[in-house]
Amino acid sequence: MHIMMRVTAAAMVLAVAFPSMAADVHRIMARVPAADDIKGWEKQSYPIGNGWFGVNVFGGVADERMQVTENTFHTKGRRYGCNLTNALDIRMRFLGDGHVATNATGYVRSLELETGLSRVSYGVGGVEYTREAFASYLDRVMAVRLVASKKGALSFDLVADTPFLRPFKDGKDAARGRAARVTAHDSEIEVVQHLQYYGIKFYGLLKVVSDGTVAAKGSSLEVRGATEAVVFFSCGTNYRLCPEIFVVGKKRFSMTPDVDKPDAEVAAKVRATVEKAAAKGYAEAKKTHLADFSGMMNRVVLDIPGAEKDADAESRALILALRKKKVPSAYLEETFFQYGRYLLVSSSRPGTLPANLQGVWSGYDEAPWGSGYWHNINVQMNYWPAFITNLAECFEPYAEFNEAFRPITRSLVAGYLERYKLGEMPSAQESPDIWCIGTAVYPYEVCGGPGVHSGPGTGGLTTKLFADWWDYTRDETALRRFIWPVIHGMSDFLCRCVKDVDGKCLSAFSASPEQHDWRMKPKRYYHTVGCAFDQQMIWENNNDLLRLAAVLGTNDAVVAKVKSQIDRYDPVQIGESGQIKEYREEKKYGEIGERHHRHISHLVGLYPGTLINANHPDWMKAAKVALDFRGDKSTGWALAHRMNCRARLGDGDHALKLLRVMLAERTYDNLWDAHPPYQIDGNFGATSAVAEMLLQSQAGFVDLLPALPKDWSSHGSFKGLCARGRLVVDCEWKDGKPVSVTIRGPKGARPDVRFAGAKFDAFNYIEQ
Ligand code: FUC
Repeated sequence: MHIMMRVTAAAMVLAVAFPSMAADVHRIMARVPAADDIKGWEKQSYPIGNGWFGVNVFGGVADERMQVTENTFHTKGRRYGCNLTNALDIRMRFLGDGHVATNATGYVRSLELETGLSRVSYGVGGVEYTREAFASYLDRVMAVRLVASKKGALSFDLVADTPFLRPFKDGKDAARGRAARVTAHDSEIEVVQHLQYYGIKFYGLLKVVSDGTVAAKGSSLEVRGATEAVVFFSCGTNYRLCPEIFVVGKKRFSMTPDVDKPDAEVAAKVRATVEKAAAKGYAEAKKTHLADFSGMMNRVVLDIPGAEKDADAESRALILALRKKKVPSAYLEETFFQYGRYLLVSSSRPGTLPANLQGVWSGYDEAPWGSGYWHNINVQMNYWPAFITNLAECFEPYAEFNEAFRPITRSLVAGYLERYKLGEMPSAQESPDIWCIGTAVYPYEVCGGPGVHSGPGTGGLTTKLFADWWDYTRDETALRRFIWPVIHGMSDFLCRCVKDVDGKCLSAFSASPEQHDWRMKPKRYYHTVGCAFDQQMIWENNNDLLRLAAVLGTNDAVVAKVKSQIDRYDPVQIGESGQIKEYREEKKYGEIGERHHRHISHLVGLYPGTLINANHPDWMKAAKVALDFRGDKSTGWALAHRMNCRARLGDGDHALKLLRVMLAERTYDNLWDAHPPYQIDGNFGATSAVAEMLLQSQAGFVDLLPALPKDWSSHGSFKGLCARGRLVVDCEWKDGKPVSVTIRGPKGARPDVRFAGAKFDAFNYIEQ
């Protein structure tokens, strides 16, 4: 993967907005270790990460397990083509009489969100043992510091386990082969792995620095009689993100396992990284990590009333109190909000792959849905909090990934146009950037174009993130390199997807993602013309194109075509039940699609789109009707989408009710979202929803506290949330009303601010 440490100019501006902001600290905490199995991994272990790799810390007493996921280490799955698999289990097996969980006193493990520090501490036989770990983005290492309170009382074996090894085979189980070689010498363990799939080579290096003795025995290290030991770790593969890596339908296999020699370039890079960090030492490496990690986390502070109360409670206890006794915790709510930001900072940084369906964490042989980039809402939801919660640079990995896979989708565009008789495939000269998107994309594969269960609107759902990137940051470099080409190329495609029906431009093939017609037996996806999802998303993309064309002063053939169509998409239709219709042919709600389907694709114009907003009260009313009919019972990410929509409708109480349902019923002890199984999208969607409850800007003005729930209204504040127009907003409220507001933004651009529908002028505007 090419390394590009580019932080956009706008992100820098946002980053320095609050240099001296005091950080609240939020911890996820447990008084028992995570169970050492896949359920313990999913529900209890704590994730740290630096975008390149993620580590799940189990916090065992006799045996600490740190499970490593490298985000390019995909093998072939039986169910899904590509499959992110557990790369490595680092284990620390502690020696000493009675060094077992049953003898441990005062055991506690925690994950501190503002610092990205994982901690474990307990006492055994009168000695206090502590472990602290972090994954540094800038130094590209994990560092773990182990300390005993008594001199020489720390002894352990350091082991690197490579799971799921399989012979390289042809035929039925082809391409699932995996070979590994683990060797130890002096104070290091080297891990070389080779995957049959794509011939991916992995190199990992562990290095121990200790005041005790360190010696190699077999493939592990023996650390003896230490008071302190630091383990540095890094890894990488020969994966390089570029258009050539992607295939459609073809797979590349290697037939001969080769672990005798690592990939020389990767090994040299990893070795240099680990040696540099070891030379720097733990304290300095931690300083570098904190400046980076806390610098990003502390851009946003949320303070809701009553949060201090539960700061020392176990996360599981707070979830159970809500589930069983209906006692909410403001601390849990704040923590869950910040956790979405934590997970994004830990899994998606410039130069890395984007956050996948499980972020950068996979303890599986075969991850659910292969840990892919699922485009019928999941990967988009991953980035919903990026701009509003002041983490714009975390979106860059997706932008680079998307840029790399776009060219190969030309063949899918051609297939689509032919299948639905939508005209000739344009030449490369005529349409240099035309592209399309279906659902699944992996680091090595684009699995197909629109069709089957989702219409071409998926393209608009994807490009909305790019339009937001521009709107929130006004980053002109990003506009020219990423935002304009992606929206322009999508417009070129979408304009060809519509046909004229009674003067309207309707998506000729159309499907509301994953929705079925319940009347059909056997059950199958419902295909139609011009459903709300496709029409709304075509409108969003093409309306964004026109806005950006005006910024860039461009008026080419695609822009002209969009201008001729834009008023004829008819994206919002109201039915006989007063609902926004999912299908043009629907009269009353629920006539066609499943009434309580998890996807609410006919409301994408409300969120993440901007079409359905306060300037159209009739549409807002109909959106509420549609949402009420769909109901509140759903899976993790689907609750999060509903929450964002409730916030956009100005109903903070309903949004908070959904947040509490999610926390009570769809959240594991480690606060990962349960679709189920674990999917990170719900975490991200919940974070954006909380931000949307406090600040919105989609209707041409800054709306303060647009959906503040009663339970949070007595007093509170937020700092550092972003609004469109490169604005950064701080707001303190009392009795539901803003009492102190500061907005930072561009010179001469004092924004139109409103509260509860009325003009709000009492804010301090700082130009920067
Ligand atoms: C979409 C959703 C599913 C699941 C999958 C990864 O297909 O409809 O519920 O989240 O993505």
